[in-house]
Amino acid sequence: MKDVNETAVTATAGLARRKFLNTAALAGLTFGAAACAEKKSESPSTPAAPAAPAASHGGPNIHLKPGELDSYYGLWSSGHTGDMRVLGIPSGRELLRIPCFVPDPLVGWGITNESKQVMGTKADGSLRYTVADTHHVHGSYKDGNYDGRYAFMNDKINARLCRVRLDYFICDKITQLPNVQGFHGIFTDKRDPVDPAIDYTTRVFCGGEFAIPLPNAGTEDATKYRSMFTCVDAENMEVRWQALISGNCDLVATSYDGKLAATNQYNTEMGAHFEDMMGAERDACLFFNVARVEAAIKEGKFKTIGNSKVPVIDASRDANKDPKTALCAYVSVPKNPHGVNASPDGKYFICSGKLSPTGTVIELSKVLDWFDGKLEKLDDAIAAEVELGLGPLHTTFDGRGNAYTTLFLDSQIVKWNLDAAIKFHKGDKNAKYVVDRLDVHYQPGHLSATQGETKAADGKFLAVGCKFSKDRFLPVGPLHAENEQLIDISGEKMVLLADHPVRSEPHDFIIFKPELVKPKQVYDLDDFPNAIKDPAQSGVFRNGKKVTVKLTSQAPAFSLREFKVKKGDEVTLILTNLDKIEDLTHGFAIPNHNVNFIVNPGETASVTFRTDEPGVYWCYCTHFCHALHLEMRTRMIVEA
Ligand code: RUQ
Ligand code: CUA
Ligand code: CA
Repeated sequence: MKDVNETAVTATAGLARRKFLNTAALAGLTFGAAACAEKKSESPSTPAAPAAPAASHGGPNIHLKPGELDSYYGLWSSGHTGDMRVLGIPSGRELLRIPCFVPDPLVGWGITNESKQVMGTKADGSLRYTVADTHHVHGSYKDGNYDGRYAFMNDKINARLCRVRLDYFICDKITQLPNVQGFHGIFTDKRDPVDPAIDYTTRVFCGGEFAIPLPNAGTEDATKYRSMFTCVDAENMEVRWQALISGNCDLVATSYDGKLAATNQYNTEMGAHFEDMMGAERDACLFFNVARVEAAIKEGKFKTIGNSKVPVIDASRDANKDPKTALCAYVSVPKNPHGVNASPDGKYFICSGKLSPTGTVIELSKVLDWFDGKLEKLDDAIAAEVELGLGPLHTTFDGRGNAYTTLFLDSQIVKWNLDAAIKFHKGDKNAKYVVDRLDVHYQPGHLSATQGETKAADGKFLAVGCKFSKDRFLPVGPLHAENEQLIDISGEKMVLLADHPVRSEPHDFIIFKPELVKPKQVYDLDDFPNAIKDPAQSGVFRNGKKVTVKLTSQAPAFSLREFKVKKGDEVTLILTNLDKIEDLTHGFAIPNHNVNFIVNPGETASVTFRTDEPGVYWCYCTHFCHALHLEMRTRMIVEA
């Protein structure tokens, strides 16, 4: 196809942007120029006439009556509040925030010893990190659909991967990737590339966006910096292997047959400053042949970096030119692509152009053909490359052959048909691949359709994360909520149904059917090795200056009415909630000791603190549990 990057910048300067888009064949703008023009003219009314209320468009009624349950779960990454959020869809109601990387005062995440152990501590027992930046959430799979075991999410700041158990909706493991900065894209694998019995997730792939010196000695010469692609074991959360690549990693996708994992690359130039990252007309989507990578590691073809024991393979361009032995393949994609998404029929990865107004459709069987020596030119795996609009970022699917791509600069979603796009690319200029466009409010990043990243994509609803809400909600000062919008995609035309304000700033999300998870609402006492199973085991147990206080809760009382410790003790207080009724959570706060946490039914949690000041401290239940909730207390008496 023709060069889409260099033309038309000046030609469009005087045209209203939407008019231009609607009337001109998209000749293409560079992202940078378009972004600048956008900024100058930015005002609440710029992107489009304001949407009419949803009712006037028709579409299903999504206002649930009291007591009515949602028909989908949504898992949302939170951005730099570091948690994972659970939403009901279509209502958009927030049901839970699952603390992961960052302390949470409701739960006592980062306060209890159990949560600190998951989060990671320094030698002095304090938390290693209290900031994070979560971007992407993906579930574990079985047979191409979610299996309800786990969800995984990244922390870009500190290169950490967390796992959330979807039985209790809690974070149970966090792994920091060695020698990686700016860990951005993640995706779970969907089956094993070799063993047909493993038709479920056993790996999580992680893309490193920023290049650094390896090992990281503070060298200024950026030509020596490198990025890595990482594979983590989904069960034990240990790093299995890493790949030293040319260029960088942005978003990640995996194939339904387990054979391929890929990452989009916007910086094949390996530039250190943004203007250096835009030199090449085409960047790449980098495919890993998972079976070959793991066979190479078995054969000992790896090195290690610095203190890390993780095997690192050479996935650089130069070392992987011969298809017969290549561990990876660099398929070219126009200028600075962003998202890469797998179509639910298992056939294609769609790369979104970002600085190029295009979507690139890569046929996975052809990539495998190249590895098998059956395809001469790797770029012949590109089944289509079509213009979509300005600033394409992410794509989702309805399971009926259509893709939906966010256009950041156009503040639109474009619905396009994959088969028609492929026909158009092959030369049938009558093939109309754009099915519909919908204005969203404003500047959309991720979007996700119900079940859209599974083989069971059902094409009912689509949520889109709009990065700017501008005028959509009552003003509340300078910080605006983000606007998650809900769209009905069940028909030919997309219908905007609702605006959902969300606390900044979620990035990505997945939406799936409730029957795919089996949440448990009461813990088993045996889940906790330190559980106090009988109130009679309560008491104060001293070992020199170290004191253990064992306590149970049963509404409306704690098992000890008071307990005595001494000034200067290191106290570990263990609390088991013996209430076994759903929704009977207790809290435990100790004034002046920076302690507050909850214990859910059947749960045990512990805290460790020092007693510096003699006195009486009323420890009280902070979670409303009973008519006598306010009376639910115990006294800590600290003796001089
Ligand atoms: S990225 S707005 Cu962090 Cu998912 Cu595309
Ligand atoms: Cu126990 Cu409130
Ligand atoms: Ca580039």
